[in-house]
Amino acid sequence: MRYADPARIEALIEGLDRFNATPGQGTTRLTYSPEFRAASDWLAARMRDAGLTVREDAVGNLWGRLEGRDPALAPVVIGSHFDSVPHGGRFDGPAGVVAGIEVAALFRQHGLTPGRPVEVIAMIEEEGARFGGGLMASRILTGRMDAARLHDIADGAGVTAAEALAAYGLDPARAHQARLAPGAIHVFLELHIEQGPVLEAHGQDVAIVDRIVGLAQLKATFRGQAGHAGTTPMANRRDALVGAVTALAQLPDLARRIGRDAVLTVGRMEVLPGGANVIPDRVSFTVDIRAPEEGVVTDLIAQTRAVIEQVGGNGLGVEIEQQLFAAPTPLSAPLHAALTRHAERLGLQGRTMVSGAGHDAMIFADFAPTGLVFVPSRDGISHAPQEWTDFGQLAKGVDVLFLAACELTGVRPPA
Ligand code: HGY
Ligand code: MN
Ligand code: MN
Repeated sequence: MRYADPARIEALIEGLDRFNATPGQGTTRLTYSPEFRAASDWLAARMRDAGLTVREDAVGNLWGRLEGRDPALAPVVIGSHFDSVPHGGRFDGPAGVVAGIEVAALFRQHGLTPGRPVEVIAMIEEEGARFGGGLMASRILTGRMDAARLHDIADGAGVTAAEALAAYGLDPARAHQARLAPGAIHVFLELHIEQGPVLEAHGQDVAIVDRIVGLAQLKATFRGQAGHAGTTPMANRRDALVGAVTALAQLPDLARRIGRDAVLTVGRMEVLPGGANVIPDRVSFTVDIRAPEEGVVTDLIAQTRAVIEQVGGNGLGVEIEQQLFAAPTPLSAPLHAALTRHAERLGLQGRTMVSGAGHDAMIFADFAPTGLVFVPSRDGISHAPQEWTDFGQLAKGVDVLFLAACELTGVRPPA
């Protein structure tokens, strides 16, 4: 039996991808940007088309509500994020938002009224591509990030998240109202692309995630002395870039040596003032650290700090900011069992998987029972323009969420 409509899913994925700052060069949709606002308005209209009542919360998350027979019951929440990495793909995040809208459309199409409300959420700043850290919506919603911090974090141009929120049309003084009360969510379900090669390699349809690896993001800043490239003797230099690359070059080996599936990535570097004939005086770079075991993540953070501080000791100033830490997160075992059962009932080939990517699900998991379903990524590619998932494959993942939502809301699915 199949429920979700690949054509509807395709129209939503491709429609949303039009709101993009870098068309033809992957998808770039940064939180609170003009294309983000246009995308949000378009998503709100599509949610209403699916019969949902739409609201925007105090930090810009979009919520679409399908009322339940008992409106007082906590909702089943289904969704993901709609911000992107720079020059990323069109599925990372939107696949989960579209899955929620399609589940709602299926309830409407089959005339089903859920016993409890179903809410579809489209979230901001999961990637952290604009303000650093990431998982921002879910951390604010669950109280793991104080909304007041929006005044402390800024983008590359020095615009704080609070200033950007105000320019987006929302009042930073009310941002704290986005926080959810304990018990406000019955269950959180997220569909996401795998972003790796496993499902495709094994010819399988879905993965039901049981754990998400621990992750941390650091930002290291080296400070030296700007100077003239032509007149400053080599012995008189405090070159922040030389310091940064000396430290950076040692970091990947820390992960290789520690092993235990640890990974370490330096993904972004800023060199200031940025003149070809100027000795750099301020250089920063990010360090993304992940491992299945929390002790490995914390050891790798400590080793990274030690390397950076040791190099910084040679006459350079050094600052290290920890922008994000999330411990390895087990997801709800009962939900995992239910999602696995629904996949089997649909005749899908599936597996249990540990997620190497971080997801809002890892934050919601400490707030409400949480489930995460992966669908295959072509060639295992993600965070790149080549990111792709066939719409028929996406629809199979949506079917799993639809059956789970029916069960969780006391509805018999259509025969
Ligand atoms: O970085 C991650 O794992 C996710 O894509 N934000
Ligand atoms: Mn991502
Ligand atoms: Mn994602």
